[in-house]
Amino acid sequence: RYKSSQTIAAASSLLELGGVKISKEDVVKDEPTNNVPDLIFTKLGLQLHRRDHHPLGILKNAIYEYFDTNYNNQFHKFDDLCPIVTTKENFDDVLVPSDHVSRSYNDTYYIDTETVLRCHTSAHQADLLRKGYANFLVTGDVYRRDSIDSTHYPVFHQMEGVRVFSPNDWNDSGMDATLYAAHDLKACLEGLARHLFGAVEMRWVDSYFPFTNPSFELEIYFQEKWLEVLGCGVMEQEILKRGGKSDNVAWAFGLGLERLAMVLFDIPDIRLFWSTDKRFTSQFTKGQLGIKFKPFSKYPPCYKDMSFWINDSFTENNLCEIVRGVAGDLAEEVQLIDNFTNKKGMTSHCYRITYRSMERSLTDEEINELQWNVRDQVQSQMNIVLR
Ligand code: FA5
Ligand code: MG
Repeated sequence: RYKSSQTIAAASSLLELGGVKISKEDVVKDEPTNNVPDLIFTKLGLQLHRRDHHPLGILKNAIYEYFDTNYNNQFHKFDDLCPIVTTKENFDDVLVPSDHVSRSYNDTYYIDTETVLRCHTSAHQADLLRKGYANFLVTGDVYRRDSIDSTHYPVFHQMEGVRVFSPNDWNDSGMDATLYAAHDLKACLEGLARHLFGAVEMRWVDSYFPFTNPSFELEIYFQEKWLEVLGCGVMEQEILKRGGKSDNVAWAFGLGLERLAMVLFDIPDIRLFWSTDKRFTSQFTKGQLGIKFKPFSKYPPCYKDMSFWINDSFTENNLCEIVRGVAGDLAEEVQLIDNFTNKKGMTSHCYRITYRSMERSLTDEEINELQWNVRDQVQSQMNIVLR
């Protein structure tokens, strides 16, 4: 018995990612330049977006269908590129400046100083352009240190789209190349939204990305709030130039697949995508977009507040990382509920942690245990004095 469970553990710590064999020791290392926790490692290689019966797979296939029909199968599709990429691919190749926050250990999972878990599918743009692809979609799992709530998870899925135009395309339009691409981009994504949702309340918001100009985000009204579902824009000319396409213009987008699927299937919490509970998985069918998720009874939440004086190195992402490390998917939300600075200039934060299982009732005992663990680790790892 003991032996067989050991074998299983060994097998699952050796993964094949996009044709590359990777062991746990390659990803999770006890080194200061590595910040990948065990919990993140367990998500590598699951590839929810490649499962035809999973809401993310159903959504991916529906988006494929939209592009295949409207663009005559011109879009090349990639959904198995390795999520372990170089900092060059993830950042430099898409012109992310050397001092940009997204490069920090606070935001990105580093395997070593030159290797990261991709934080967006844009990491593959430049390489595919260099290889000569002009219209393509890249779907994959992406990784970010981030906040904890119903629409944020440290592993999620994106689909990148890139379309390159030639002078012939915009010359007859009377528009300049950039305007032409921006118009085409918005028309494409509005068409996609209609294909997926029919009528839905949405709005465009001007945005900023280092790799596009102009840049936009699309928001959809969901659960009484505006939810950001994608970022996009006209590709910076420098990226095209480096890809040997100086005379072209292009657009690019990055869709948040969980966010779109939450709207599409009425899924109220992003943790559900990882659920293996039959009450979740059995509700979805390959090829069916019209399904609305029926929540199984919601178990009661439990709130725990925690107050402390912050220090210079405090970040909310670090706190969230500790909470996830202790409570995993039992952590529903980590929310700053009070924030003040006293006369001496010391700043106090009060965080409310919501614990709730999607699958069962939690006992007071186990929640107290989790909370004591969180308090312990916050003090020892973040050098913080609790109040
Ligand atoms: C990007 O990642 C850009 N690479 C998108 C892009 C591509 C812009 C090409 C221009 C051209 P952003 O960080 O906003 O942008 O993320 C894109 C989408 O991912 C968001 O709109 C959101 O839908 C989703 N997303 C971001 N963080 C999370 C998270 N923690 N959990 C779930 N979904 C997330
Ligand atoms: Mg954004």
